[in-house]
Amino acid sequence: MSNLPGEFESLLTECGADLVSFADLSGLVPSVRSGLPRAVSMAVALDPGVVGKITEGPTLEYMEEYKAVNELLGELSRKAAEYLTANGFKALPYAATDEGVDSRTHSTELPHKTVATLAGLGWIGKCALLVTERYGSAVRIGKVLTDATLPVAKPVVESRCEDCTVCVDACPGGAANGRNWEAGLERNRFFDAHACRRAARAKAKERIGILYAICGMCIAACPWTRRYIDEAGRSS
Ligand code: B12
Repeated sequence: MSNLPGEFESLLTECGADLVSFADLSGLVPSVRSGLPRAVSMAVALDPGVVGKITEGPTLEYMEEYKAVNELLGELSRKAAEYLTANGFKALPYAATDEGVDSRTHSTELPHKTVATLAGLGWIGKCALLVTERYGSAVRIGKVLTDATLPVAKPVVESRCEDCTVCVDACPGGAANGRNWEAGLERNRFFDAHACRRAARAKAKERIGILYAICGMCIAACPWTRRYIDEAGRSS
């Protein structure tokens, strides 16, 4: 049992996870976490070459990357849940997107980002994305709820965006009002998800001729993402 966290983390990174960490969910109401006290939070980084080309809007390459990473996250969640169950614990895997979404409010009961900040993976930027130190916001994330005794990380409770407004200025929908996030600040106080979705649909139609809310301009603009792209370019 004592070997579980290390072995488990290695399994997930070998299967393609770029960041893995564990969160204490006990501060959240039991109904949103299916009564389970902890979670595994995972992130898969987007291809820096693909993200570097979406500064003006989405591309077909980005759409393909988006789908592939969603599939990988689904697979990682299933593998994580299988492993935990085989070790005698409860485990509840989630899909990367579109699961349990209330289409009127564009929200889920327990967003992946909540679990990610509780797992210490990063903070929430001004465009409501999880920003990680290593990959900026160029990550997609997933979660598995569990009762396994995993070593939980220290939650991130405040933003490191300071006075940067690059993503705010880049958003074609004007969705963000520039306010910095801190744990407990509701999305609607600083980010208009309806404006984001409308603009993303319009961009996707204009650039790649599809009816889907995919944009990513805030991801590509973020200086933390730019640093990831630049570093990847230098080492290739
Ligand atoms: C509905 C949804 C949308 C909606 C609404 C977006 C939104 N920000 O809520 C629309 C259609 C607009 C959308 C658009 C996009 N989406 Co989307 N979407 C989702 C989905 C399915 C649910 C999000 C949700 O529940 N929102 C409700 C609000 C309240 O929560 P939230 O904004 O997600 O996060 C808040 C809480 O986590 C809270 N919080 C954070 N820490 C803590 C800690 C505590 C203790 C508490 C109480 C709260 C708290 O602060 C956050 C900010 O307000 C998630 C997948 C998932 N199941 O989580 C993907 C997800 C958020 N989307 C994602 C992405 C990438 C996008 C797009 C870039 C798509 C694209 N490729 O073009 C755009 C732009 C998004 C943007 N700038 O926010 C990624 C984000 C990855 C990242 N780095 O953050 C996710 C996580 C999918 C994934 N598997 O990776 N999306």
